[in-house]
Amino acid sequence: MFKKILIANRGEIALRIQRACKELGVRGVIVYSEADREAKYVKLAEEAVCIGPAPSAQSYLNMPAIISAAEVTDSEAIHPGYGFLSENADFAERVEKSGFKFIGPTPESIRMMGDKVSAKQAMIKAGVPCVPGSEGELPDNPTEMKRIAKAIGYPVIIKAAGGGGGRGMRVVNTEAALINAVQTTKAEAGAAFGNPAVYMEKFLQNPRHVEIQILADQFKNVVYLGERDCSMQRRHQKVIEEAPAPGIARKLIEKVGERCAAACKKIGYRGAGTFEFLYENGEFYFIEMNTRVQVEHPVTEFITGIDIVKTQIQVAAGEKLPFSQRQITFKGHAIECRINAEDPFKFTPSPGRITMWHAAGGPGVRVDSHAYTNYFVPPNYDSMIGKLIVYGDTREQALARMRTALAECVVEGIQTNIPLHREIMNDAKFIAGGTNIHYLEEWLASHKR
Ligand code: MV4
Repeated sequence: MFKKILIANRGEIALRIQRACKELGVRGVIVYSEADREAKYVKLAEEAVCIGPAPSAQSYLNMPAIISAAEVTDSEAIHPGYGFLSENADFAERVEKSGFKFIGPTPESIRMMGDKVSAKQAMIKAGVPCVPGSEGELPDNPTEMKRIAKAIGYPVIIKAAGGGGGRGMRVVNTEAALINAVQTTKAEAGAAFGNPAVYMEKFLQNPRHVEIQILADQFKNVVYLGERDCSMQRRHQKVIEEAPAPGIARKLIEKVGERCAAACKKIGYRGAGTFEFLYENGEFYFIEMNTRVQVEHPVTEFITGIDIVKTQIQVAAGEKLPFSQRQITFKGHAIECRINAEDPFKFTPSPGRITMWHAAGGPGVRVDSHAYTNYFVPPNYDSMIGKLIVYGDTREQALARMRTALAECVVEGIQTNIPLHREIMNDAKFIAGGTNIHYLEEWLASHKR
């Protein structure tokens, strides 16, 4: 095992990684920007290094500063968390070339999944079910484009190879609109991602977003940790996640999970990974793979009892996965509410000083947050300041515990989205389970204030 790890992130995930380090007997080095200097998780760290001024481009995205921090602290490995440099193949490469372990997949795997065309081609080849579409990059020839779209059937969606997470896509309803839409998407993709390549898929109208967590070691042992339903989102930002996904047969999850694990084995994937699927009419369709630990990993930790972050570090250190698929069981139900510093109904950011922070507690309640009374939420970063996660033997019990936990939470001095969560936990359709990716935005439109 490593003696020392550099934690190249901030906020709740930096604290989460620090906690995993403590359990493993590893020294965790926190890096921080000038905006995060006063935060408690920085002050209480065994070791902390300033990597630059508040703007991310000069600190948490500053590769030389982070690698230098690893050098001066004698760290052996770098954990990138999520966001920032976590899915940057060039960063992973520079980390390894500088003599450190990157706690994540190889640069080749990150690069393959970062290009959505090569990711999809790999998954088709490995037998993972995908959305019907152009198998590979869309050819430039208008006649060919029309032929492919006709074969798929309208509506279709044009997506940038360099996009992902909702960036660089356009829905096309008719042949008359096709050529123009492709040209525009290609131009935007070239400007935004430096890669004009696009691909085409059948546009699914009312899917759910269901993803599968996997863990792999360097010896081709791969397990799947079941699914998460992340359909409750607004503008491609997840708001509530849960595991398992309501109403999906365990047998189907096992079938898709096994395909994901087999695909990882085939491409020599190591570390944690998430296969994103659209789920519609009882079928799974792969869309993208994420090569990092995700914000919503705690719901999977609750229903499997597995520490995903700890396991990431173990496999990066060259250890074998400490469990086999047979030893993994799924029990109970977990729900996560993301706590954002924002207006709960207008969604404008609300940074500033938290004058009162009281977190929830009790059986089956987990709060992953770096916030506290007198914490100053800097205006420079993402608005998420923590996550409230609950576990129950059943979904009903988890919902009841979430209602109680949300009632116990007190945050003063800034606005948060806790009032929104309180309302959703009492919404009949959400309580029934299985709402699709459009539900939250429709709910917000009909509950205007
Ligand atoms: C789709 C789709 C419908 N059909 N692909 C958006 C984010 C990116 N990861 C993929 N996205 C979508 N791809 C096909 N073929 C609908 C979306 C989509 C979506 C997906 C997941 C979660 C929220 C979403 C919100 C709008 C659109």
